[in-house]
Amino acid sequence: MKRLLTVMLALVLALGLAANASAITVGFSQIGQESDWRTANTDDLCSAIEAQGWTLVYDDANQQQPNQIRALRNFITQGVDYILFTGVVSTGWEEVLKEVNEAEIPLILVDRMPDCADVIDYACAFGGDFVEEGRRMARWTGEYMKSIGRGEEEINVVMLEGTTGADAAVGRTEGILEVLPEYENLNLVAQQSGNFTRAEGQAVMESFLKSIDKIDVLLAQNDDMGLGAIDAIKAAGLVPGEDIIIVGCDSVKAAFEAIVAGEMNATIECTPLYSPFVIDAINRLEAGEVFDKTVIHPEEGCFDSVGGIEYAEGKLSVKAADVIDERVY
Ligand code: GZL
Repeated sequence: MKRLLTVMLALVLALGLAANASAITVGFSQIGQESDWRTANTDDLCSAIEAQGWTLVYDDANQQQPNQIRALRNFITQGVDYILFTGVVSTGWEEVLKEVNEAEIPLILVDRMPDCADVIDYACAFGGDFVEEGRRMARWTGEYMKSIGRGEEEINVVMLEGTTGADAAVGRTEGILEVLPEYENLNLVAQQSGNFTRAEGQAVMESFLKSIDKIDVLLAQNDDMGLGAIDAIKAAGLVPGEDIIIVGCDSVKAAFEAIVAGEMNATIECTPLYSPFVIDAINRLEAGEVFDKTVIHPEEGCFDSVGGIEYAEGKLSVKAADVIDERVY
């Protein structure tokens, strides 16, 4: 009899936990599908949330702010238990995020930070150090050009910036402009947004190639724009990776493939794999824990065509060909 009671109690507990798990509903307002990084970020978070047995309400905003605002209001109406949010741009969120606060739905900020973060309530935030990523792009470039004997040559640099008004773009530009002047031979001759997409990166690079006589280096604030630029460079009869050195950011698989093929030269890592932080945060919030609000994920590496280039103090690049098979996104 006692054994039967024990089994029944364990069954009730298990059903209760399962019910609680499935009872958690997470609303996720995602920017869009603009890049391989974004796709990896979406797949990682959505699969991890569903693997917990939680209910996911996912919205893809197609890089349009009004769509995100609408999604957030829908999450409030649906009464989700948690909201995951990364904004396509930094401004214009205060009103709707205060509505989230008024609805007392815990807000978890991932990736890009809204500029109203200091006047709204959020449970925690997880993202990258965009300024440092920009510094690393510039430093790798200066050190690499020196390593191939072009440290004294006047080098014309063009830059493809990310989405206008996104802190990922603003931060990377800040970091690049901070470090470039340390290399007197690197001259930034043009910069324009490619909106973090291949198509727009290709189009802007086409315009650069038409209007600028000599381009030696392209700094692309994400790999996708750099990959799009490769097509433009080829169409102009030039050799990507040789006539024009291409430096990206994100370290997505397609960039590794381009580097191994000799068509791209380096990429700065910026992980899209946020699920360990987000799942841990929700479980701790469920348990009533309070913990560090903002976590900047550790900046990782730099992968390039040669290895051994100092892209940050005391940090050397790794040859992409040596690790491409280990990459998961
Ligand atoms: C970076 C992220 C950026 C990526 C792009 O954390 O916000 O947005 O670098 C993506 O690929 O579009």
